Amino acid sequence: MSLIKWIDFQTLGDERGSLVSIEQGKVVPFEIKRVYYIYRTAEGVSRGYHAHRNLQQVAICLVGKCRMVLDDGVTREDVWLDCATKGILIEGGMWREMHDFSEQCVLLVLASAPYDEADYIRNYEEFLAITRQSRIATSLQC
Ligand code: T46
Repeated sequence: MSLIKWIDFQTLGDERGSLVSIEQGKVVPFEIKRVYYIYRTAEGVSRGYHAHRNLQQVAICLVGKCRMVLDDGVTREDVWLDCATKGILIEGGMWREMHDFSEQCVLLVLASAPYDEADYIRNYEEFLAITRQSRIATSLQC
């Protein structure tokens, strides 16, 4: 099963241009507690390189493009974010990296919880150990 889970937002466009509305309880599968955006990323810079223990997020590239890598400890996939009407769902326990930001890229992120540094796993070896443990625990339940 692919790690890439898209969420499509309806465009409410008319002759004046386009509009996307994101309402609590519709389309986004969690309560939105925080919104942030990443912009003016310098050329050649990559971001991310961490996982979250519990946080769920939806990332939408409003302008320009960037490449998102998702890794669940077993599989690694990458995808271009380049469409203002499509968001990618990033669930907990997923390592993420962002690369190849275009100059104008604006990446909007909807998050299920306030900022909490304790929810971050910033060391890849620690991330692999945690995901291995959770796979063992899941297989013992079956
Ligand atoms: C993620 C990817 C997609 C805050 O104080 N509050 C916030 O809400 C956020 C998101 C960050 N910060 C601080 C923490 C750092 O000192 O801002 C600084 C930059 O954050 P970070 O290095 O974590 O940024 P990215 O681009 O590597 O990762 C961010 C999010 O942190 C992360 O949750 O999934 O975007």
